[in-house]
Amino acid sequence: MTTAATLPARNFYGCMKQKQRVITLSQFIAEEQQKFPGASGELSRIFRDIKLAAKIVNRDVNKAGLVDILGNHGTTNIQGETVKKLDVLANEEFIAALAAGGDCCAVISEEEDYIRPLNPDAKYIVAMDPLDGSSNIDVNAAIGTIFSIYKRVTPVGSEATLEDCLQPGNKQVAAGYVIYGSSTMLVYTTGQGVNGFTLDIGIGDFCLSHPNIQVPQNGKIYSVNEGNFAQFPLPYREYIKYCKQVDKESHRPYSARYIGSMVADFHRNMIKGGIFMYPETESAPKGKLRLMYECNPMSWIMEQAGGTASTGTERILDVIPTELHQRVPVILGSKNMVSKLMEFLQQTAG
Ligand code: AHM
Ligand code: MG
Repeated sequence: MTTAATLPARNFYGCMKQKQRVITLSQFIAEEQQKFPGASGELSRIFRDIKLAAKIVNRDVNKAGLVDILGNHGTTNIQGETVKKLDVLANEEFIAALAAGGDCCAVISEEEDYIRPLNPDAKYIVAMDPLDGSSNIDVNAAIGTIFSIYKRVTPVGSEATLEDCLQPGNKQVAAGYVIYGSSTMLVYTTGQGVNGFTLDIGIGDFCLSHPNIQVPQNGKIYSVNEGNFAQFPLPYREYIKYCKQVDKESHRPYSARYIGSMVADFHRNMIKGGIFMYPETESAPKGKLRLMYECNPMSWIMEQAGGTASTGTERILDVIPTELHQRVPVILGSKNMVSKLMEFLQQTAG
């Protein structure tokens, strides 16, 4: 079947060119939706809302360095408005867009202690970290938004419940992230592979730039906060030593790359091949990262790109959540790198 993704572009005179024509996120989603004749369009509209909020947050992130001119957090700016922290602002923007869209019944957010109920007549739940890696804002390094979408399990027409919100990652219907980096990208999956769209500021839209992303099976990058090395369980320490050993055949030593912004570390490793780890430590016995809006969406994307996602003992997507803000240890990356780490973990367990 010919779709926008496969159609060769036409030039000014209507001749076919080899170059692909620009495909926007909305066009791409509309085409994906045609594959499901019964689809109601609600999910596409949630993407429209997320896209809008992402563009607003992108604008705010780009202004973050102007804080001295526009006012510090908590102070009053020149328009007499209170200047809010960027992560609080991002949370408000995403919730406002989803509330206005009307297709989301509840939001779980890193910034909210409880479920935020929205339209009781809608059937989708959104879990999100509106601004992940926020410690990087002040130093102008890449940050991101992570989101995950589920269908509620209780009937529409009443407020969404904890049962609707605490579903395992294998029930996600869509997951994605936005990276506010040297360019801004939105990457997502609905279980049909992973596609990446770059924001073209000129036209104000996300355009397909990374179709069908596949993570290399073997990578040469390991990403972990090595400052915590002494607190990691023994198998992780052994694996990290393995990453540093010299061995030509397996292209070791690997490169250490860790910026402390999950979206940025994940995105780099997915494109180049690598492994990202946030294990349990003495001070964070369940790890640091959150299951519902950090680990689940990134795990599904990683699996859809051909990689592996594990807690070290089980598939992340099969973890049954018990709390909205639950933490889990997380390993995400190239298949063969994760299996090697698993060998270390199993040896010690056995
Ligand atoms: P945040 O949601 O408060 O920004 O924290 C999550 C971030 C991740 O983006 C990143 O992978 C991790 O925390 C870094 O933590 P650490 O500084 O302990 O290495
Ligand atoms: Mg976070």
